[in-house]
Amino acid sequence: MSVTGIAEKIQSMEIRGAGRIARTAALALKEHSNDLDSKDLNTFLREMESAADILLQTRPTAVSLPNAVNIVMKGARNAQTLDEARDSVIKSADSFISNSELAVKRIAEIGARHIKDGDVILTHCNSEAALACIIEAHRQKKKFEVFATEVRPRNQGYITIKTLNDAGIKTSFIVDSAARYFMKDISLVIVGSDAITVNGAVVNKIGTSQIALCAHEARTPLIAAAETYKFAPKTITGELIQIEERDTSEVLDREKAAELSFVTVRNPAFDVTPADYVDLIITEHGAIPPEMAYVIIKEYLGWDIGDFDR
Ligand code: RI2
Repeated sequence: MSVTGIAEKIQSMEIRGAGRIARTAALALKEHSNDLDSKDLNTFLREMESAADILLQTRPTAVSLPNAVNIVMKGARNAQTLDEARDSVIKSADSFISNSELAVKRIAEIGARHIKDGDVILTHCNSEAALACIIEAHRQKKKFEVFATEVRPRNQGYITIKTLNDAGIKTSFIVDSAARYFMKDISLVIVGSDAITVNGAVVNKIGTSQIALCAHEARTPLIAAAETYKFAPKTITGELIQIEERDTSEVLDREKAAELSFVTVRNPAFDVTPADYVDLIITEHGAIPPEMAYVIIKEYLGWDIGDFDR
């Protein structure tokens, strides 16, 4: 499929989930580099950069996307020949994809250690990384149950309950606004992440921060599962994570909205949970307190303060 076709699928959320978006973008760049019949290095790089831009425009919040694009393009940008550049894109994309799949497996192993017999887990949205922890704990025969939210307006909760049901995990399905009502029964909240800032704030599906606030009030621990490529290097210099506002028709039918001339519909897709409400971040390199986010950005993403002065 063309880069534009893939970009449309990411934008419409047919392809979604921060990790999957990143792997799909890496694969799209690899296939594009194979399809291009550029005659010289500069033309190749120009065409690859424009494909990268198309992918980057799709969804602004999941930092896994720019991180994946940078990882795939980095070697090509420094290449001396066209063959070297193409080779680098292909190898980097392949290794990004397999590292990403491996990272989710590692997170599952590490995350499962934090789930114990008798737990009642609440999860929000549909996170491959968060669900991997839950499913691994179930595979280890731990006895627990899960509460899953609906996740208005796109209802990703349906995908979550289907996955949990297929795994044979006892699950309660609740509307988003019931989170505080049930929090007294919850012993652990596990969510995924679209971006993690240098301060350890977790950017995740809208509603996560309300759940975190309720969990904090009830002294229920909250864990975020996040591969290292979900940490946002540019937040080192104070850059904010852009919160995607999606089409309002996802929330209210366009015709109904048109009848209400004083009403504006808003549809932010993500919110920010401050580090104070996050107990642990599970990465493929280990479980860290949110305060250690800078270490992940520096050690595993290879970025440092000086990188922004160039
Ligand atoms: P994994 C999703 O965003 C959710 O916010 C989820 O928590 C996060 O990506 C991480 O998902 P969306 O694409 O990478 O549904 O863990 O807007 O699958």
